[in-house]
Amino acid sequence: MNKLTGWDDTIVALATPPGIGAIGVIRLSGSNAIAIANTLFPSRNLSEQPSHSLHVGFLKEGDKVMDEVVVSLFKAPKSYTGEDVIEISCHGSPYVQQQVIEACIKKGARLARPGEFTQRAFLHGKLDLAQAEAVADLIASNTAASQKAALHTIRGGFSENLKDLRERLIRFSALIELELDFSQEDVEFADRNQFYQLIKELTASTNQLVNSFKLGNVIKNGVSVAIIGKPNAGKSTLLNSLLNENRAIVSDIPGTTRDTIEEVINIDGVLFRLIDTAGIRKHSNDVIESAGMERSLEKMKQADLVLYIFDTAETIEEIKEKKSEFEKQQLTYLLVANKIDASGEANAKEKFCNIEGIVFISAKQNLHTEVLKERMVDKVLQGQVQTENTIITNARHYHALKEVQKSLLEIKNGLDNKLPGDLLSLDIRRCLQYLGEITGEITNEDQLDYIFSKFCIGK
Ligand SMILES: Nc1nc2c(ncn2[C@@H]2O[C@H](COP(=O)(O)OP(=O)(O)OP(=O)(O)O)[C@@H](O)[C@H]2O)c(=O)[nH]1
Ligand SMILES: [Mg+2]
Repeated sequence: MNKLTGWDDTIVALATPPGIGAIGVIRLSGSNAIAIANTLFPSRNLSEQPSHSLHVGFLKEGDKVMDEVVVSLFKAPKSYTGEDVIEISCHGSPYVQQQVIEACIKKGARLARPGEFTQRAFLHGKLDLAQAEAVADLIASNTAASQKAALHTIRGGFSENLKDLRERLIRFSALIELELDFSQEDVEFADRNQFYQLIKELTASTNQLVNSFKLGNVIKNGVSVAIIGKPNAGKSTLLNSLLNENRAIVSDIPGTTRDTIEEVINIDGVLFRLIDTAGIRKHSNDVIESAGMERSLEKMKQADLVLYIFDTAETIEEIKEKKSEFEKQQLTYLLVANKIDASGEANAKEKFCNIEGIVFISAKQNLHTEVLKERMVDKVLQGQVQTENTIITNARHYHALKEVQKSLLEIKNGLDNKLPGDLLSLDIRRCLQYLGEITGEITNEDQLDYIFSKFCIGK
């Protein structure tokens, strides 16, 4: 663990965003952090102060006063990194901040690499790898759902799941390894029936985690929603109504929207990327309109959710046909009947009563668009974010869990084929290896550097 280059250095970085602000926080971490701060902060001897204390005073380089600051003191091991940490809150001038950082470097600190504070926290056992990665996710979170998923992992929810899986497997693996020591005597310490049961349970838990990734992706990256329909169905009107602004041009001329228009909204803590598209009709002689239609179909295929919007004057057969087309393509979709103000709500509902799940709205009059929003959220979340289950949002974790799944299957096949203990134990070790990679119990330096390099500097 100690092989990390520059491990003993004291590091410094701006922890707040660069640029002018009310305050800027400069963070120092490492065995010389307090000594370095002491040379710049003559008002008090910080090494004699208790941990978790705040000190106001002037920051000086020789006789030159740089700023009046607040120094926060965290002594090892009770700090974010597990090392001595000093946070200097200075005034939010980039010039002042630069001066302070340079002064720290002159006194022996070095500039931190991206994510190095969190990397040190990991190396000191303050966080495991999954938790550390969730710190980056929390910083990047822009909705309630992504915040919640990241916090769940930071607080150890996911790590607990993994620890449980690992420990149960390790216990069993120990028994199998013991059998190997007594291989002459042909004994079985590890009850194969119990082992079957264990593998079954571990597989179920792993499957649950793997399956949550689809939702995790939605939470992390938002949901792309293609608004699809015939020309004049009211797609652009719906976009404007959902956004509450006149974003797209609306007209009674079919083929108004030529190119796709994308806008983002937050509904109930989930980010939706709405894509208004060119209306789709069977034939068009207009080259630009045809190109627009191509694009619409492309967007429809890529979207996480398709809103198919139609005029209530459409025939029932046509909508049924669309519905089966979407189902055949395995799209996630909602059928939206528009212009109920023109046809009358009751008439429209009566007309389409044989087709399930239609949302009836008037985009122009903003009628029932709230219901549509609710249905959009339900459709993608299916109630899952409200539960306290772990949701995988990180692709690295997902791929490792897929490997866990695979090796669990191999263990099961091994049991089915009455494989000898030594071969079983190879599969078990591989499974443990992948589980350990997620939390960082098993890892290599290059991988760690890669993971943390994606963080911002100062975190
Ligand atoms: N009565 C009524 N008219 C609507 C409603 N929604 C849209 N319209 C009208 O329908 C016409 C077409 O609306 P758009 O929003 O431009 O339709 P579009 O689907 O974007 O059409 P293209 O871009 O041409 O594919 C406009 O005249 C709208 O005012 C509605 O809920 N009720
Ligand atoms: Mg339009």
